[in-house]
Amino acid sequence: MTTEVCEPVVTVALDPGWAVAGLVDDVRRGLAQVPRSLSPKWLYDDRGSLLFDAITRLPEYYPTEREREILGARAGEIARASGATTVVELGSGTSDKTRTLLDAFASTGQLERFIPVDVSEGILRQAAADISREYAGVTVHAVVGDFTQHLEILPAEGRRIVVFLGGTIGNLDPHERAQFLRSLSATLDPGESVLLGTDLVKDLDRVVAAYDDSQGVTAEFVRNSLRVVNRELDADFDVDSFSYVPYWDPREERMDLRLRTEKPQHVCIPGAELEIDLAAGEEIRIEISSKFRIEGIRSELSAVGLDVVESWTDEAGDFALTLAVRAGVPTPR
Ligand code: AVJ
Repeated sequence: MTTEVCEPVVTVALDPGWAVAGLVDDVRRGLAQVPRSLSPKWLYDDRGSLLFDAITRLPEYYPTEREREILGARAGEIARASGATTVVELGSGTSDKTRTLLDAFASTGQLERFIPVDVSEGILRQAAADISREYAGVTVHAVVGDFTQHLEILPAEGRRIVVFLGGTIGNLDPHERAQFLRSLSATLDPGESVLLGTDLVKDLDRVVAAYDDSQGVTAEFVRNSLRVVNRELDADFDVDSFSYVPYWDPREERMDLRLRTEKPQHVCIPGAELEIDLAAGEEIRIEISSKFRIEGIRSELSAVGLDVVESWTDEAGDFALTLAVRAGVPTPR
């Protein structure tokens, strides 16, 4: 038995009850008005996280494999170009793909610290413990938090690279995205960097198929958000009477994932002190998944002082990883 393995430090940025309070706010803001919506944050309870994992293994869902391909080919370059000693991962989940990146940073001997950030405390604790065991000598400091709200509490040790993979930034609308990128840039010191994964605009049929799989896993994943509301807020959505309607929004170049009730429903949501009437055919938007163009990514990043070092795509040109560095003169720490 070795005694050298350090337990990971876990900082809980969210106060207990945060999840329910946040859900109540979102439900009041999103479900009480027409058009109705719910934040995709609530898709990831334990069951939702498992369903998402299953999505990443579906034949139709290409982003995960494509991003893994780019990471496999470019991790070394990314490690060298960033010169980072600290890897911060936003929305890390199981930190599965991150291992490819951590391996590259570890093999150059530059990796000192790994800071995974996620709202799902259980999954985060597990990932932090696993990684701390697998990477001897690397300090793991997990932060339970919401990347849209807790950027400023991120530990500022070493020279950081903040990685945000999977195309999750596509969940934000353009306004939210600009706000997020601005605060991300503001928390970084000049010379620190960002690695951003984005799904790219491509043949429509393939995009739609990725969100409308033949096994119905995605439909169940999206429906699960209402089960979360039922459980957490004691609501009575008749979840099974909702059909899943994914559609492509050509103007915004994004998938728009909705649930449609096939019958009228009166829904009580006691935990939010809310009752709503849904007409037959009424829809609730659960998630958007924006698709990007390389030029657009570059200009959104440079608009907030993040200069693109390079964008890499997979062989097929389906997905992009972009490395950008915070502009300005680095200050020694
Ligand atoms: C985790 C946000 C990147 O948008 O592709 C997959 C979520 N939703 N299938 C995506 C998702 C339905 C996924 N992200």
